[in-house]
Formats: sequence, C-alpha cells, structure tokens
Amino acid sequence: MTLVVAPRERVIHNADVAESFYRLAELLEIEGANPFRIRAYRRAAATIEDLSEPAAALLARGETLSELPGIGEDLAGKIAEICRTGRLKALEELEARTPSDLARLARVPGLGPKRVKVLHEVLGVNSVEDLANAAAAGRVRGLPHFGPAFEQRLLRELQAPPPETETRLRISVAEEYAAALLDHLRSLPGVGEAVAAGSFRRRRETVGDLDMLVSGPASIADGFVDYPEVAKVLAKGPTRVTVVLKSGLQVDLRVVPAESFGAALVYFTGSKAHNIALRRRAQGKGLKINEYGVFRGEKRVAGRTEAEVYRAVGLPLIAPELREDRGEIAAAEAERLPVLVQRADLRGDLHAHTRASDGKSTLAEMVEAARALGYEYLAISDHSKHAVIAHGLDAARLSAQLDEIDALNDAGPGIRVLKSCEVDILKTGKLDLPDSLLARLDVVTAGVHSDFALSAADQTARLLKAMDNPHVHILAHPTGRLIGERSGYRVELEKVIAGARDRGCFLEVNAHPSRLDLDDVHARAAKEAGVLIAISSDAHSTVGLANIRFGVDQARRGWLEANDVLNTRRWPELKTLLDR
Ligand code: DGT
Ligand code: CA
Ligand code: CA
Repeated sequence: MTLVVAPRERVIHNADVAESFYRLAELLEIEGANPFRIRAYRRAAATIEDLSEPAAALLARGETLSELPGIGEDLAGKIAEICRTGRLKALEELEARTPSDLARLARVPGLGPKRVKVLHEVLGVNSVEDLANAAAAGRVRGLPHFGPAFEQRLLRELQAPPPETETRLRISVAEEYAAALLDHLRSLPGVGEAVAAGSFRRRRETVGDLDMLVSGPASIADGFVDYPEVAKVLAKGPTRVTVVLKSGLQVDLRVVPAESFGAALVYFTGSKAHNIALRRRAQGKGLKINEYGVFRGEKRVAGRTEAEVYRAVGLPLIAPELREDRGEIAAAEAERLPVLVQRADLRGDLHAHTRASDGKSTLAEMVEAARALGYEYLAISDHSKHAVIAHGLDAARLSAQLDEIDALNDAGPGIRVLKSCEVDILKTGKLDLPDSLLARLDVVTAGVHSDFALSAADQTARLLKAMDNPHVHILAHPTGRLIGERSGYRVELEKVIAGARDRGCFLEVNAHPSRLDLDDVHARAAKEAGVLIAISSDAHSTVGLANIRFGVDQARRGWLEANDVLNTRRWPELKTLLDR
C-alpha cells in the first residue's frame, strides 16, 4: 500500500501577518497615504499580535475575523489572504512602486516614514547612500523640521555600526512557533510524547532557541527536517537534529526511547545550573544522572518520567518554572516547595483599557469578554489626561465613565465592574487627577509614562511620593521596561518594594508579554517583603485579556502562591484589602 501524503503547507504565524501589516503601514506612510488607513493597519497588526491563538487556526475553524477589535471586512480579507497564500497582493504592489531602500531608511533612528517622504520628494533621496551624501553636503539642514543639529545626528547614525540584533524571542512569539512545531511532530508516525523543553518550558520571558523532545523511533528525525518552515539544517544525526526556521529561530530536536523520556525531559528542560545541582546531589547518593536515566553502577533505576527521576534522588517533582538553581532543591528537600499560583486561581483582572483611552474595544465588550472568562470582577483602568498620545481621560471624561459603569453594574452584567484608572504619575510624583475623583474609584493604579530619564534617586522618590497618596493601591509596571525595546528606567526597586509594604500598596506584575514587569526575580523579592502582587493583563482589547497567563508564568517563576496574589481574592476580601 502506498501512503499518499498531502503536501505540507507553510504555517502562517501571527507574527507574519503583523509584519505584513506593519510594513504596509510604513510604505503607505512614505507614500503619504491617508493617516486613518495607516493607523488601521497598525491597529490590526497590534490586535493580531495580541491574539492568543494563530489567526490561521481561527480561520480554519470557520470563525469570522471581522469580529475582532479594529478589524473590518477588508482587513479580515487581507488576513485570510496571507493565511491562505503566504502573501499579500496589496503589499507586493506597494513594494513594487516604492524605491526599495526607502523602507530601510525609515528605520534609521530619528527618521521615520514622514521624514523619509520629505527627503525623497525634495532631495530625491532613494537610498542610505543618497542620504549620507546629502547630509554630508549640508543639504538636509534646510528642510522644514530638520535643522543642522538633526543633520549632524543623522550623520552620526549613518556612520554608527548597525545595532546588535536581538536574537531572543518573547515567550508569546516563541509559543506560536512551538505550538505549530508540536502539531507537526505529533503528526509523524511513531511519535509518543512531544514536549517543548528548555527555557520555553521554564517559561522564561524570552527564549534563545527551542528544544523539542520526542519519544519514539529515530526515523522521526527525518520527518522533522521535512517541516516546511525549516530553512537550514545545521546538524543531523540519528537522534538529534538542529535546524534554523525561516523566521531565524533555531530549533534543537532530540529523539529518545520512552524509557529515557523523563530523564531527557529533566535534562533538556534545564536550567543548566539546576541540572548541575541535581547531578551533584545524585553523586552524593552514589548515583549517576544524565539524559538517559538515573543509574546505580550500570543499572538504570529511573528515567521514564520526571517524577521517577526526582524520586530517585530523594526529591518531590519540582515545577519547571522553579528550575533555576535559586534554592528550589533545598526547598524540595525540606518539603517546603511553594504551591505555585495557577491561572485558575485568579478571580478577576485589575487593569484593562477601553476605547475611551487607547484600547480597541468598548466598555461593554470588555466587560462581556471578562464575564465569559469566568471572572468575578474586572477593573476598567483607562489612562489619565497626561498620557496625551493614549487619549487619556480628564476629570470630566473619567467622571462620565464612572456614571456609565454605575449604570452597567445596575443592569446586572454578570460580573462586577470596578471603577478604576491608570493614573499618570507626574514628574514630581504628584498624580494626574484630583484626589476627590480618585476617592470615587474602587481601585487606583498609578504608573509612570513619561520622564524616564530621571536619576535613580529622583525616580525612586517620584514613585514613593505617588504611593504616599492614600488613594493609590497598585503601582503599575514598576520598571517601565519593554522587552527587546528599552530597559526600564533607573530606579531603586528594593526601596520601592519596601515603600509599598510600608504604605500598604501593591505592586503589579504586568502580564503583557512585552512588559512582564515586575519580572520573576523582583516579584519574588516583593513576596518576601510581604507585598501582594496584582497579576494584570493591561488588556487593550478583548483578546488582550488572555495575556494574563504570561503574568501567571512569571509569578510562578517568582515562587508566588495564590495567597501572594491580590486578585486571587473574592470581591469582599479584595474590598477589605483595598481599604488603605
Ligand atoms: P535559551 O535557549 O538560551 O533560552 O536557554 P535554555 O535553557 O533553553 O538553554 P539551551 O537551549 O542552551 O539548552 C537547553 C537545556 O539543555 C538547558 O536548559 C540545560 C541543558 N543543557 C545544555 N547544555 C548543558 C550543559 O552543558 N550541561 C548541562 N548539565 N545541561 C545542559
Ligand atoms: Ca533553548
Ligand atoms: Ca538549545
């Protein structure tokens, strides 16, 4: 019998769709297209990036994408086109009529599409070389909004070596690649178990590469290299393969027999430091531990499951998130491992936006989505007025929103809608809204969105001053970092943590996969200081609510139990805790 194998199609990831839309927006901007159209593509890209499931999978299930926030019929059609064909005709046409170097120019720091448009139209600049010549000849400074200082800066930028490309992927992006790879691996004949191990399984905020582990026959390695996303095979032996995907992501695959799967899983989940500590412990008991099993002399005493491996060295199973050699082995030994918080422990979300500021969904849509998740409460926390680009609310608009929320709660929406605000902390540490208004809120989250360049002492004083205000409950994204984009502002976090404790304030683990702020280490420091953590989605659309699980991952890496988390409380208890 001949098996007919359907040709494998390239998997389209949300990152591919978003990249097409961002590129389209960029080229349209260079062309001077309608700003609303440009913004629509950027919003759609952001929505797709926020989806917790591939758009291609939604389409395959017959769901209508035009119901997603910010995505109308036209954009839904374009997403479907990308998912179906891997291409976008509108983008290809635009690329064909734009000089190829202009998009690259738009990425020179300080330039952007609008300036590139001017350079192209007025000076005929078509390439980086053209621009360098024009700047060197002093022809750039005379353009409106450019000036001599900008021209000098441009010259420096053009001479600087290209920035180091960030090669670590955010966990949310890695997850999409891992899920598609696991689907592929599980479709191969003879595959027993298949797991994405390594830093991915430990839920680190970023991953360097993916480490896939499967049990089954060695032939699986051949099926793996046929994966349509494989761009290059770096190494291939009978049971181990290393490839690079078209996206640039490196994937290591190991194929092991079922009796070694648990030992291999421990080994390839790591971390390396945890493995070394475990091996030392095994040696102390006269055992040898490696990726094939636990051995006493030549005899294998464990290896099929992870639990069996840990048991062989006298320990209970340690959750992958804890395997960083940060005291987990001693805690396991003493039977004092934390019972880690889980997504199901969360009773609500204390940080979400609506269209009133920079969200993409309406108040009613956000509330319904939170209800559908089974939450008991959702806080609506739009930005305050100082956040101008986020269309922040002034006192009058917030006040109107509070009335709207009262009316909504009266109508019995099946969930408690909490009145809240993400109020800006001004440079001085003062808040952006009057106390009289803050007093009307159920929960106040305060955050920094400007003046990142203060000294550590000034920034620390600013945050402490904000928490001095008795209306403030939660400090949002305490360091302000954006993973892969900018490091946090300079701040003495130990003082902020102690300050929060002294004032009865809470700290946020912002769950957006680009923030994850506090990070795992500082979340743990907060726990040890006795400060409760709010794990919050910071959702800017209905689909963004699902990001909360990335915050749960980091909280687990920070050893947090349900009791250490503010929003595991039922409303009556939460209400008591919010009475500062
Ligand atoms: P990454 O990829 O940089 O995000 O971090 P990992 O932890 O995934 O590291 P990776 O991919 O180099 O290796 C995967 C796991 O394999 C690692 O967590 C532990 C194990 N491993 C790798 N090299 C060694 C080693 O030299 N000794 C031991 N004991 N384990 C290792
Ligand atoms: Ca890895
Ligand atoms: Ca690896």
